[in-house]
Amino acid sequence: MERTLTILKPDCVRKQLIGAVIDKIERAGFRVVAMKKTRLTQATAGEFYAVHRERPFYGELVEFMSSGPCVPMILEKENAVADFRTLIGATDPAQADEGTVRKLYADSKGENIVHGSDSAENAAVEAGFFFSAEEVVRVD
Ligand code: RTP
Ligand code: MG
Repeated sequence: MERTLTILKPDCVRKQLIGAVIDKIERAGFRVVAMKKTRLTQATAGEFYAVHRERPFYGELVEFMSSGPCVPMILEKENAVADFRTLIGATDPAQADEGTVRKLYADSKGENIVHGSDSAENAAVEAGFFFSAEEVVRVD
């Protein structure tokens, strides 16, 4: 079993799509291991996406990710990292495959509904960013 870290981004929460997106995630075979609603500050959003610090969209990304509540989750499934990125589709919804979360719900490349870890190693680091050990114990 592999784990990935997702964030239902502030646009997802504002558009009242939390349930719709979690429905897609569960139907695709992912187990929700941990979940919370929280709000990133500019500092924590900047830290989470620090890898993009030099990119032209970094300021906009930090602004957006701290603009309202979000819902981080740890998900578990075989091949979770790659399968989740397939489920959500390309970064830019205009480039995303039909039926993917971003194609269905995202407005733009910047405001694209969900985050998905890009490797199992980063998933573990990102999970630690949001969740303590007690919060990731599966009880089902
Ligand atoms: P994520 O990390 O959020 O799962 O998205 P990703 O791997 O598909 O894309 P990445 O290249 O890691 O970019 C991180 C997030 O930055 C915003 N972005 N905006 N305006 C732009 O050109 C642009 N490019 C990226 C998006 O919110 C993207 O998900
Ligand atoms: Mg990424």
